[in-house]
Amino acid sequence: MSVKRKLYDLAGADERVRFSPYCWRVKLALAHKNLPYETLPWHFTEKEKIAFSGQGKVPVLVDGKKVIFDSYDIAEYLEETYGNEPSLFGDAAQAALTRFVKHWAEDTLHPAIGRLVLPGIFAMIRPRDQGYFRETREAMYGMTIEELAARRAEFEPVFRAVLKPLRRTLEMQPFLAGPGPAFADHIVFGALQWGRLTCPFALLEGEGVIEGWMERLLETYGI
Ligand SMILES: N[C@@H](CCC(=O)N[C@@H](CS)C(=O)NCC(=O)O)C(=O)O
Repeated sequence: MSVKRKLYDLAGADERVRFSPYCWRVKLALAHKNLPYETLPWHFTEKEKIAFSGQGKVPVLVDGKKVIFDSYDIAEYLEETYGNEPSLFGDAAQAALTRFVKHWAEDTLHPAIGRLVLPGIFAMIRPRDQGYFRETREAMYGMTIEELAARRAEFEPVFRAVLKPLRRTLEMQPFLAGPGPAFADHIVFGALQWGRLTCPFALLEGEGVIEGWMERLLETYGI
């Protein structure tokens, strides 16, 4: 039986490597909702492949006739459409806090990880995507990829400091959402999984509490 639900998922030159933080969020959200899906590998410059969605970034979810992009919008769509499955957002208070987690992840955690992993990502994407990646990411980070690589020792302690509230929270509870995981966990997991999969060095060395939580999430969803 063919699966009607398809997710366009960012891939490296080796298409088994799927490293997008936003796509990881959605993969965990789909698993949380017990929804089977298949992924379609997508590369940075394949804009025409997702033009039907009206924009040029992944994740793009095709759910039957419905096309949705933007990871947060996808999670809200899943919550609304599959209301009988476990909730991604919990009650109104938890949903409001999830929005804070999204903004913390995107505005603080992602840049701290990005500075460390960009050179690794550049090396693992298809050569034909490298020019586009270099141009867009160097503009985004205000530095060349080579400069980012050379300044790694300076950026690592910043990343560790950013992890502190996460580490302290997970020392006290199994998941960010409490006793069980929810979309807040998926958001932060996505960022760290992006880092783990693209970093040529041990990004989370010594972060046993955080790594334990990541393994717990993957085990929960059988991934
Ligand atoms: N706000 C979007 C961001 C999606 C996004 O930035 N995706 C990246 C991959 S991690 C992308 O497709 N980039 C394509 C590009 O930079 O051209 C979401 O939450 O889904």
